[in-house]
Amino acid sequence: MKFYSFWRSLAAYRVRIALNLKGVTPDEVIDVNLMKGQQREAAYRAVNPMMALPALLDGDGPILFESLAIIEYLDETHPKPPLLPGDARGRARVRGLAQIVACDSHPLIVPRVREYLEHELKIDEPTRMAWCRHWHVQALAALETHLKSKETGRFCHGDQVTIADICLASQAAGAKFFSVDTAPFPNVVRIAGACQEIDAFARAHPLKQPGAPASV
Ligand SMILES: N[C@@H](CCC(=O)N[C@@H](CS)C(=O)NCC(=O)O)C(=O)O
Repeated sequence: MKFYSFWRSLAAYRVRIALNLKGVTPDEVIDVNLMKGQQREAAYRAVNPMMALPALLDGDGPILFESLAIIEYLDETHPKPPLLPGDARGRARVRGLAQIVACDSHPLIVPRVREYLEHELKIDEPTRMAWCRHWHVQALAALETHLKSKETGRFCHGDQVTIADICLASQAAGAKFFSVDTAPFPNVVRIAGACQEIDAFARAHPLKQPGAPASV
């Protein structure tokens, strides 16, 4: 198994958590340095034409891409512990929470978007940061509202870790990277804290990866 990753990638962080929860250790972790633009080099473009991390090669392939698709693949191939609830409504809620992060919010603040704002639209650094913080806050506010429902427990959906918690952990790490104030979102903060008490989450944290700085 080959895992294409980078310490700072929040999407790779999501997959790292799932790998840890499932007790799966890739044979090789291939670093694709997003800060040097290596995701756009021919070698990686051949792996993932979207030029985004993560990607996972399991055996002969084909290559797996998009964090949520990879996590569901891992959940299907390694069913214990399950990362989705047993009922259809629960699964829909968990997938919905996960998609707020992975599909609605995170894609707006990734390097390709920030670099387009900078180089093509000539938007200055403070305005780019305001853009990133805006989309973070939108997602945090939506998550916080959903998490007030009775389906929420110790984690996003009851007391078992699900894909929603994996995504929430990545949103919380991203909020720190972009200095977003999370105080208005106490349920998000509480669940992010509960996640970090689990070794599989803590070990996967971006700042614990090779090459990461002590803080950002
Ligand atoms: N929706 C994708 C997001 C993938 C993505 O955009 N990853 C970022 C790092 S977190 C990336 O590699 N970006 C490269 C770029 O924007 O140039 C997923 O969840 O896997």
